Amino acid sequence: MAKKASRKASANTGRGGEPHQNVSGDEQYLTTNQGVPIADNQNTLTAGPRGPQLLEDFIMREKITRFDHERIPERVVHARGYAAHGYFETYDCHSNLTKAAFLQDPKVRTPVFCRFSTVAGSKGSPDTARDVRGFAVKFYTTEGNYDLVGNNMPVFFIQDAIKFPDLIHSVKPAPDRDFPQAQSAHDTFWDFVSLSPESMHMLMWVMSDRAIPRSFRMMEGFGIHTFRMINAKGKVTFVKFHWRPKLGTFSLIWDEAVKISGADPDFHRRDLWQAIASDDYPEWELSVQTFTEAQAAKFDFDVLDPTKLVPEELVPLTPLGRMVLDRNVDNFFAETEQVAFCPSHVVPGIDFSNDPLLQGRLFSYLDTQLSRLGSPNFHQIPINQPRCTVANFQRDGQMQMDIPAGRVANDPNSLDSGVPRESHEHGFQSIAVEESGQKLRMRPESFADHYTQARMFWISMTEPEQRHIVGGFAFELGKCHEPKIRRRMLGHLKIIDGKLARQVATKLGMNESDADPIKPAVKVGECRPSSPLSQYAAPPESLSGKKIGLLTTDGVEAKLYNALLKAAKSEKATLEVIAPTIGSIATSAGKEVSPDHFVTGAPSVLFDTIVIAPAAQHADKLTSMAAAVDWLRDAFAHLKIIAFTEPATPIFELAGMAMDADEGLVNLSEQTVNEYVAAARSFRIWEREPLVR
Ligand code: HDE
Repeated sequence: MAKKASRKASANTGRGGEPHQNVSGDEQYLTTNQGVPIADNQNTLTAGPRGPQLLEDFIMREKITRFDHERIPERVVHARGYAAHGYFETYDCHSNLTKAAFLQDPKVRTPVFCRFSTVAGSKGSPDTARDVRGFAVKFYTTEGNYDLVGNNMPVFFIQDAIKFPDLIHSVKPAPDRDFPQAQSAHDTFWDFVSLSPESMHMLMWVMSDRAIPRSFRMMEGFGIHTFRMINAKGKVTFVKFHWRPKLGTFSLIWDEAVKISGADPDFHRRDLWQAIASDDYPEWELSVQTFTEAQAAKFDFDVLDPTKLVPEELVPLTPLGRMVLDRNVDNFFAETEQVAFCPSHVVPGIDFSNDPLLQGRLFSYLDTQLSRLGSPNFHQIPINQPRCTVANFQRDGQMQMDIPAGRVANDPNSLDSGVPRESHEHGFQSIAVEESGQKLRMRPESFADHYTQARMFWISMTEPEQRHIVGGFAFELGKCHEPKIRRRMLGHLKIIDGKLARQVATKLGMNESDADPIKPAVKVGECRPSSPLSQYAAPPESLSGKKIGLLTTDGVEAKLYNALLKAAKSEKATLEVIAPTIGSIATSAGKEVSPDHFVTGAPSVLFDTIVIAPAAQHADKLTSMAAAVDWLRDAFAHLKIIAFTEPATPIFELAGMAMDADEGLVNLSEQTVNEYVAAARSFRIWEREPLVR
């Protein structure tokens, strides 16, 4: 097994290598990859000071060749992602449900590596694009690696894996012009999904706030497919996996997301990195919905259909344990880029179902790793290495890192003693399910209802959430140039809900009668709202994990500044100071403060709530800046809680805004900081929205 690369070394020290040192051991040498010390890393070998370069310069050639080969193919989907290390702790012994080792002992901490991602955009695309987010967790268990490769939405666009390349080609940039990047708002995507009614439920999720999360730390995660668990006695249970964030589930507003894409394309990764770097570790609870095959047979949808969810009113969540992310990666490429998730990586106690999307995924991920990482030995890359013994007779291949000893590479054998043997008792055993039937290409009839759960999602939303869904559809369809696509989609929306279709039609300048007549394959069923689907029906009132932006100037009132700092700390929020320039300012008590940002570099979209508190004698520094006025206007338009002091009055005047427009505007002094914090916990003033948009 590889020795861990030295954490202290900043240079590439090679596999298990120590930094090269001089004889006295106090200095680190730069070397070639062969370990030869380098005397000059600034100049290529030439014939004379102004002469041609010499081919024999192995140092220059090695360095440039290595550079030329730095990139590996980015992931074909989920290319843009960010990850962190952490651990998983089970609350209890879940032996009634599963024999999986990591779910037995509450005293055991199982290491995890968790990668969040967008789906459509390439590696350099902005974090806040409207998209599904990947939520992939690798558990390094004592019985091998278990990968739970999920998303932040509980359903998917398609029912059969064979449609995946078409779905992804439709959302990716068009092959002739190579745009648009990281966007679904274009003809090919809407043409494809409007011709695939099975996408309707997922489209409701993707047009909702869920597709523009506030933070990875404030996102739910779902395994989507139905899986099976089996316990030591052979009892089998169907399960659906859910991750719920401790901070609650929050989202951006579309206009905010668009502006953040420009102001900070790394918004989500920066947020996760900063939280972990400042020891504010994000946490999620892992739960399952459990049901038997007999129960599943009574549901009015098929649990093998990945476009359906199991409402929590039907099957409540059973909490299993918690995941904490507490360590940023040391090297993005080595860890985040090279991590290889595969839904086929399961451990004894967990098994698959016949969900046709899952079955296709079981093939795809291993195959993609071979293309991306280039070798069947990808499991030997440190981030992919199991933390338990790996012992078998597979051998050779590109980049073999181990040096297996002995003459035997076959099983069974009687030539070597002490070689690994299969174990019926401990080994992974597929659940012995009986399967029979004709060989055919056919979608089951039980998958035919594409509208009932889409409607359930719609009627479960609060009014603001419904507004945003309408806005999402109108924006995306408005970007389609083909009127027939809009007409077709309107036909689908009419089946989901009349009000939804009417509102989208109005925003598109269409009439309901423009909708294509579409006949559902089966009658749309009755459904009731399911409250856990709404993010804002009962959100946690909390500032935890959120960011307060304080726009101020030199001479900021010291007592107020200290009170805000204290409040932020006790709320587990962050206070960041924004000043006219990045140069130091001093409080009224003379204490030096280094601003975190200057106002043109940090628009208010980067903060959850804002305070505008310039010193009276320097307020003109802000009023002379258009960015400061936009700061206020945007925060108001994004429904944020805004606190201000008297010297901020001219900024309100320039913005043409009243200082008492609603209860989200708080006149701030050292004494009213608590009042402001209480208001800010509510996150947004939804009643303001119809007035500003
Ligand atoms: Fe993936 N998916 N996917 N997917 N997926 C990949 O594997 C694929 C699907 C998901 O952070 C690829 O390593 C097929 C559903 C995540 O590294 C690839 C189908 C769900 C990640 C692939 C699906 C996901 C991927 C690309 C249709 C939610 C990122 C690179 C059957 C449950 C993992 C890679 C990471 C990545 C194939 C559908 C989640 C090509 C064929 C449904 C979170 O193998």
